[in-house]
Order: sequence, then structure tokens, then C-alpha cells
Amino acid sequence: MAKAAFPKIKKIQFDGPDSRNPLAFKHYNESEVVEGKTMKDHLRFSVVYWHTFRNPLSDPFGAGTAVRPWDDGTDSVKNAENRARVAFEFMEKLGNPYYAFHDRDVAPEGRTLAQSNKNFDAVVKVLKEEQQRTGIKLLWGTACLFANPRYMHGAATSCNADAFAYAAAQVKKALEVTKELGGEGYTFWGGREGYSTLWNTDLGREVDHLAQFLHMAVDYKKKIGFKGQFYIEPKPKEPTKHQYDSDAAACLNFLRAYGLKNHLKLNLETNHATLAGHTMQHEMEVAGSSDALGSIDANTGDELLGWDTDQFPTSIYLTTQCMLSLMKYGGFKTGGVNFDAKVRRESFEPVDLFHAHIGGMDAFARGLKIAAAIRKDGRLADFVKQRYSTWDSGIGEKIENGKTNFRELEKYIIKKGEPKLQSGRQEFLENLINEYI
Ligand code: XUL
Ligand code: CO
Repeated sequence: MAKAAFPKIKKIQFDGPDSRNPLAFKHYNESEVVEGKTMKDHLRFSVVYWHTFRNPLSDPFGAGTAVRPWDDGTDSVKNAENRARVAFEFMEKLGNPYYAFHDRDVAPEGRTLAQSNKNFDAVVKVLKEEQQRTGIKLLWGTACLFANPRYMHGAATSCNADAFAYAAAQVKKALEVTKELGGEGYTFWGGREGYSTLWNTDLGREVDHLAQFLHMAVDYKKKIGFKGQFYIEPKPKEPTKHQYDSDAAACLNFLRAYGLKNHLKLNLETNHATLAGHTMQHEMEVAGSSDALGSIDANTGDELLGWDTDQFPTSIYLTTQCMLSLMKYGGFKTGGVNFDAKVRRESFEPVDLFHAHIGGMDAFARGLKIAAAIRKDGRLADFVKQRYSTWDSGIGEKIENGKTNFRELEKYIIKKGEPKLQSGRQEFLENLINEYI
């Protein structure tokens, strides 16, 4: 094995809530059982390659600040192979069971597609070895269809058919690699699948193309026998002004309209939800109630900054909401808590990568424990059940079963008179949640 990249850092241990060791878990105890399942299996934590190992921590006003002593600064395959080993050293020490990548995060793009595929294969060989050595698995793979200038107008929704074809070829390879590495899923995030101005855009035609693209991916998945779950990841804007897969509801409408609903679930991201003017809880409920809750990209935005800051999640209120919705819909099947998050530009040292992930994992472990306690308490669920009780019998039951009509309802209400008013008890419920936070 190569020289250790994090020689001073030992395997991160669970030390318990009273520990003052910054490089220990206070709440994430992977073998602790909650509601009959270990924390490890509930949360299925995943580290993202693009932020954790590739983000230089630049912003529009300044150069990258990240200090990554193992990186020789070149775009060589050798450097990429070495970085892959470093990534696994990091993850082994952190103790996350999964990771995720884009094709171009792990290996440099070549001058031709054939060269890019060759570079990719070389690094995939290392990833495979490291997966076998450590037992860390691929949560999902994806292709970067937004960084190269050829995709400036989008990939599957580009005005140019050759750009579409290039993207298809790239996804074909990424699917093959994801299968080869035993990936449990594959994500489609529409990096530039949207528009910047409608003056030059045939919106209907572009959305049709996106559906054709996904149908071809579904066909190819079957052809190669890839069994992983497909996800679509909503985001309303950035980099484009408007993205077609803008939120969970828009994605579901698109998937249903084009006969894709059975083939893709949603990969929801907190900061994308807030950019869309929703909460993550809203997005998870929209997906969950349509049996489409697949995986989550766990991060958070900043209340005062209006863009996708992709910060690590630290709010216990947020993680509790996520875990309550997740558990309500039966937990992850193929997905996980994927930290699509980056350290901030000022946190440029390698150790900051550990602090960030430990914090995110502990925040979710607390969210899990709190959600389990709220579920055990039962008052929240009871309240919601009681709130809808008029639907459980009588006229409500008849309506739900499609056994009545407007004429009967008119007769019913003439006899019955005004509905009984009921309080929503929002403050009571907020207080109840705070009993557990
Ligand atoms: C971008 C984003 C992506 C996807 C994968 O905002 O979230 O990193 O998760 O392409
Ligand atoms: Co994401």
C-alpha cells in the first residue's frame, strides 16, 4: 500500500455523547439497534467522490484553497489511481459503508471518448481492488454530463443531436462500470437539462428527448443485466435558470407522463429542495407517498446565501424530519444517506474532511434516535390519525371508496349542517417534537 495520506488519524470510534474527542462519534454507533435494525443499516452512509476528493474549494471570487498533500496537481491517470487509494483510506478510517462518484471524478477525461474510457477502466481497476480490500460498496454511479463545454446547452436536452449521442455513449460506459463495481444504483441528475432563455428553446421537444434518453438507459440496463435502482435527482435551477426536473412533483409528473415511473425512484437533496422553495420534509413526503422515495443527498443550504452551498447537515431538527419521513415510508431499500456536501473554502485542511463527515453522521444518528423515540411515543401519529378520523367511517369512508356522488353529498350536508371545526394544534405538535430534540 502507498504511504498513508492521513497518518495521524486512526479509525474513528464511537465514544458516546459525553466524549470531547473531536475525532470520535458521539451518536453514530454503527452496531446499535434502533427499531430492530442497526444504525449502519438504517442510515447507509455514503461519501461522495466529487466533493470530498475533487473539490478544490474555489468560488467565483477566488482560487481553490484545498490542501491535499497526496495530490500531485496533474490530471494524470497515475494521480487518479493514487487518489482512489487515498479515498479508500479516508473511508476506511471514517467507517462509512458506501460511496458514490461521477465518471469524470474518478478518472481524467481524455482527448477522445475511447481514451476517456481507457482512463476510466484503469482507475476502476483500483476502485474494485479497494472495494474488495475494505468491503466499502458503491451506492450509485453517475456520469458527468454538465462540465465539458460540449454540454453547454444540456446533454439529453441539448439542441444538438451529437451532444445527445455523446452523452448516451458516456452513460452507456458509466452503466457498465457501475455494474462491474456492484453498484446498488445509478443516478441521473440533469446538470444542464433545462434552459437559460426561452427565446432559443423548444421546451416540449427537449423534454421529449430527455424521456427518450432515459428509456434508452432503461433498455441498456436490461440488456447488460444491471440490477441496481435508477434514480432521478430533482433540482430547480443552477447551473441553468430552469431545470426540467425541478422538484419531486415535477419529476413524478414527467416520469408518469412518459411511462418511466416503474423504472426510476427519486434521489432527493436537501439544498435542492430549499432552492425549489420547499423543505426536504416536503420533498420526502411527495416522493414517499408516491412510492418513489429512493435515496437522499444529505446536505443543507445556508439561510442567508441563495445558492447551492452544499454544506454538511448539522441541524438536528432537519435530520429528525428526514428520518421521520424515511422511517414512515419503510426506510432505504437501495438508497442511503449520501453526503453530497463539501467543506467550506476556509476549512481547507484534510482533517476538516473528517470533522465534516463525523458531524453529518452524528447529526443523522441523532435524527434517527429522536425519530424512533417520537414514533415510540406515538402521540404524533395518533394526532394525525385522529385528525383524519371523519374519513374512517360514514360519509368519509363512502367518499374514499368512490361510493357516493354530489347529489348525495348535498342531501347529507343539508341534513347535517356545518362541519365541526377542529384545531390543527400546530404549536402543541411543535412543542411535542421539541420534547425529543
Ligand atoms: C449537483 C448535484 C450533483 C448530483 C450528482 O447539485 O447534486 O452532484 O448529486 O450528479
Ligand atoms: Co446531489
